[in-house]
Amino acid sequence: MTDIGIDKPHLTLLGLGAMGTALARAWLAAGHPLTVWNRTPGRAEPLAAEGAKVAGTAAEAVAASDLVVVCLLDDASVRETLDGADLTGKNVVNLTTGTPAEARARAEWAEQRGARYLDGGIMAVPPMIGSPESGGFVFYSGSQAVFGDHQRTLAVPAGTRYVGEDPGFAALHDVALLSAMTGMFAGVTHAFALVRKEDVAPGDLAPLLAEWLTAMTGYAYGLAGHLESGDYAKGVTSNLAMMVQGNSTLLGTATAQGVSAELLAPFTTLMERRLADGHGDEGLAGLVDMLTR
Ligand code: FVH
Repeated sequence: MTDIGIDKPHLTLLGLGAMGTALARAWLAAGHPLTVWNRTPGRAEPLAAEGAKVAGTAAEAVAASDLVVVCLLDDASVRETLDGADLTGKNVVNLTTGTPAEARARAEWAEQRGARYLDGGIMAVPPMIGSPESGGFVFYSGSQAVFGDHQRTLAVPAGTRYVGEDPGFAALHDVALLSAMTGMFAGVTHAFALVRKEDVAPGDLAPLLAEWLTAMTGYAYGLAGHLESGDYAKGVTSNLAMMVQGNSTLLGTATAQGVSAELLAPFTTLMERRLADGHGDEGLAGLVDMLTR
């Protein structure tokens, strides 16, 4: 069954951790009839008071709806939870974070049991769920038919981005963005360490960091352009030779401030290797190749 032409389709949600509970509240607030199940039953009680139907077992919960959303700790818990359920004819949407390989294997596993499978990667934290203005969204990949049939329901908790039929692609995109975020967190951590013992209030540095990092995000487009054209020096305004020279200022200042350079060092070392190979006129695209090989 699709959600086209149905006002508020019924759905099932397995998993009522921090994220599952936020998802449940968003669907309940939007008026969707919702059946929930959680391994620890007490976590379902507040949602029952808010209108959710609580199933006694995962198999009962799966039987209650055509659309079954899963948001559990990890892939192993998904397998354990769905193992005893009849998935024939079900549309399984798995929002549990995992690797691309896990998503591909879980898709095959679900399809062998008669289900259609859509994988999801949530780019939001629980408070962002149900708040469109927060900018949170979910990557989806796998069955395009499931995505098309249920897009309106799936769009209730957060924005939707379908990234392809390969069930591993949602996880791949999820991990790519989270990896970029990790690099940003490392940079911000180092920046606060640099000023830690000085007369600079963290609260004063924070808006400056946010403004600067926001201004730099366009760099992703330039890097993509170089990777797609194969000409890594085209239109470069800040080349590798200049950046490596600048790195000595970053590293020297860290030493002078008594701050470990352990977060910066791996990246600066990679840049130095690329420069030593004679690519000083390029931007950073060559580092992507170095990492990939
Ligand atoms: N919370 C976040 O900020 C992030 C945002 C991005 C996406 N992640 C992923 O979402 C999945 C669920 O995360 P969560 O925040 O809900 O996680 P927890 O609060 O720790 O709840 C875990 C639920 O999983 C159940 N569970 C664990 N092991 C099993 C098992 N073997 N069998 C059945 N259920 C299991 C657990 O049940 P219980 O402990 O209450 O009985 C919770 O319902 C996750 O992939 C994040 O990476 C969240």
